[in-house]
Amino acid sequence: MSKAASELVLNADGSIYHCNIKPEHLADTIITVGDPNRVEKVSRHFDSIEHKASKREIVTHTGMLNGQRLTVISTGMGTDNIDIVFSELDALANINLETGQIKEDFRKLSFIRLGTSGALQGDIPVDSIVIGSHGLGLDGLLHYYVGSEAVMNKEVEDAFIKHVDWSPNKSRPYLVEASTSLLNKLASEQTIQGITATACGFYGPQGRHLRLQPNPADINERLTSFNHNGLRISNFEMETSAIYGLAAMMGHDALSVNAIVANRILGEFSTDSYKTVDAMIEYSLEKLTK
Ligand code: R1P
Ligand code: URA
Repeated sequence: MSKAASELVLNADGSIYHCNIKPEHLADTIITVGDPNRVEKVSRHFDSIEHKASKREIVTHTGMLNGQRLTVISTGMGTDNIDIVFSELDALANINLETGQIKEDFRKLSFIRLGTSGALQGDIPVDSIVIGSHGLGLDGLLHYYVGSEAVMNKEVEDAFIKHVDWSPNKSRPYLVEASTSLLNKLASEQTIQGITATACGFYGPQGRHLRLQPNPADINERLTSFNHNGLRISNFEMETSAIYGLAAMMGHDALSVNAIVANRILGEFSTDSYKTVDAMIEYSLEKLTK
């Protein structure tokens, strides 16, 4: 079935609407970062760069490192942007943009998010690296896709909903998993694992109280105390659940690696978060390409 111009939107030069790149500009291994300025902090480690593009908050560099072709792309903040970037990158790989038809040969992609995050456990220090073995979606994105229940874990979700007394006014939390092969490749004694909780905002949805009071006020305590057969919530950020969920539904691999810049239990923020992010980038590139 071909796609109408309003559904699969292309720019005048044939590149895809928001990401602004063509299929030949996309590597099979893709590093996603939230901050557009972080793209260069990743690609400066590349041995060569073959293509650069940008549009809005989406900056893309594709190049080679240690004989491996990599694309690094910024998503901006939030799962709404993940929906855009992942849909467009999957289309670049798996839809013929000229005919709008899904290609017969599936092209599998690997996504590695290199992000920043706040720890939800007192024993996860600021400046450490956390890898999400699971993503806990408090954002609702995956419910907009038919069949998303197949990649979710109802048992853990039900236990979480009961434990935190989740309001029925909010979308149902969903639990999705990291790619095991990527997890095995990037995890080491230098990293900590746990459930990465994905919020739909930085302030109220992550229990921050400035002028407006979050609802519930003790959301962080409820998340911190959740433990399902030893599986606990390690950290809060704003993209991982959608990355894991969409990648799994599309047939791709995904892993979320996060530099811990805040500890929400201890009330601490990193004194040099850029150094922490750089260390996470160097660690991840080494594990990924060597
Ligand atoms: C909030 O400050 C942003 O930082 C985190 C959150 O997920 C959110 O996008 O990740 P990035 O540093 O990758 O943007
Ligand atoms: N990013 C988030 O989303 N939350 C934090 O606390 C820190 C970084």
